[in-house]
Amino acid sequence: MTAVQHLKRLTLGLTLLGLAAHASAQVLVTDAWVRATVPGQPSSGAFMTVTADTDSKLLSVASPVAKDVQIHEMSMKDDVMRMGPVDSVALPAGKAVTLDPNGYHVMLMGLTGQIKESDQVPLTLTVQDAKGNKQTIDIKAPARALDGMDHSKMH
Ligand SMILES: [Cu+2]
Repeated sequence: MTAVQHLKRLTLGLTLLGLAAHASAQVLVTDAWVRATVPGQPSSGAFMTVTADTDSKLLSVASPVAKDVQIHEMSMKDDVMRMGPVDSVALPAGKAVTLDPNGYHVMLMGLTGQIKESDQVPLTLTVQDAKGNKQTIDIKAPARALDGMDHSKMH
């Protein structure tokens, strides 16, 4: 069997599976927002609540407003706040997982321009379920100017 035939069979198989059992998880993204920036600021953060109806994980986030988008985790180690990129964020079935400035968060790095208050920032989330099915979810997150910790200075 050639590679093309194999691919066709695989595609057909997945299509039938999808019709039969709704193979992909239903993923709900709520309360998404992006921190507005000042001119010249190189990075910002995106925050949201993600709920998947089957055990899944958030693999990555992409956005046209940033050259590099990473998922970071904030943690305390030896009384020092640290953050660093993670491979994925677990989305246990039915559990609302919050990405906020104090835990997991999405870093928008290498911004292509200023993010102004009330801008709608496009974000594409890639989620994979326990069976390995990947899907992308497109959202638009409003930009908000909020006081408080200036996350960008921590990078
Ligand atoms: Cu970070």
